[in-house]
Amino acid sequence: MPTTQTQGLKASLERDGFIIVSSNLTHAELETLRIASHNITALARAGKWPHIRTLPRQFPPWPSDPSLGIWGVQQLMNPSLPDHALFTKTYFAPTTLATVRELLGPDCRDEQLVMELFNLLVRPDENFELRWHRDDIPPTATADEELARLGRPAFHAQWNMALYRDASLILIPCSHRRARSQVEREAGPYDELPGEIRVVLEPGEMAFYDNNILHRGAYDSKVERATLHGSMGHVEGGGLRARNVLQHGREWIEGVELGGLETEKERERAAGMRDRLVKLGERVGETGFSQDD
Ligand SMILES: O=C(O)CCC(=O)C(=O)O
Repeated sequence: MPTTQTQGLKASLERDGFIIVSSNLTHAELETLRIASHNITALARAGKWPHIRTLPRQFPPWPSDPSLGIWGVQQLMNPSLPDHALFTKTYFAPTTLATVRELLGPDCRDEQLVMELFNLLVRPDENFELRWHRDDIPPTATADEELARLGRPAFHAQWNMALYRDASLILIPCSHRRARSQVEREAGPYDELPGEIRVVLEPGEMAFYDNNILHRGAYDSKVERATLHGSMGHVEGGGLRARNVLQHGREWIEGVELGGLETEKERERAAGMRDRLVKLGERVGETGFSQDD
């Protein structure tokens, strides 16, 4: 059962590596987001939006040619994208911010939050799977290297918000707290692994998960998918988060428009978050990419 309470979420996420919560979106809001997602996906499939996740690549950088098919649309808050204002408002929704602050807590304040990524994951035109991976630890890492990275705070919260029922994410609960077992190291990229589960989200539900949990995706071309894929950081993450975020492109960040947010307080908070990401980009310079494809 998803919960609407934020209390205790951090402990659950730390224990299991993922949690499921309600986004509190109304049916009307969900429908509006579905229509906007449908429109930008059509644009992306037609080659009219270059920031896309293309088959068969798993990790950035992705070519902007959609002819082999796409599995995601990037940069939803880019002011050049239709409906960017709707996606920006959704990203900065007070419910999401409250959950993120709780997960980054115990005393996380608005001034410590950093805007990160907001993308859309969609049904590919042919079945497609992602290999087992941790987002920011390469498969070549030794057990000691894995443990060293896993032992540090995450400094961010990452989520999937499903607009349609979504069972594409497969993960191994608790694997964010340990190095890979021998079986996991020796397994094929798409093998069924002991303890794996599918995370099933009903429309409007969100899964927050540790992006260094062992996970993969399996996408059925016949099942509609429109899942908003976002993350927010903590300012102390600094350079540790920079590559993960900035490898997805940075030209759009400064232009993110906040006029559609409801209150002055929300706009100020969001502007601070956006500006902290701009500053991070200026400070770290070129980051390269987290993974080879
Ligand atoms: O499709 C998903 O939900 C998972 C995506 C994923 O694993 C990734 O972007 O690294």
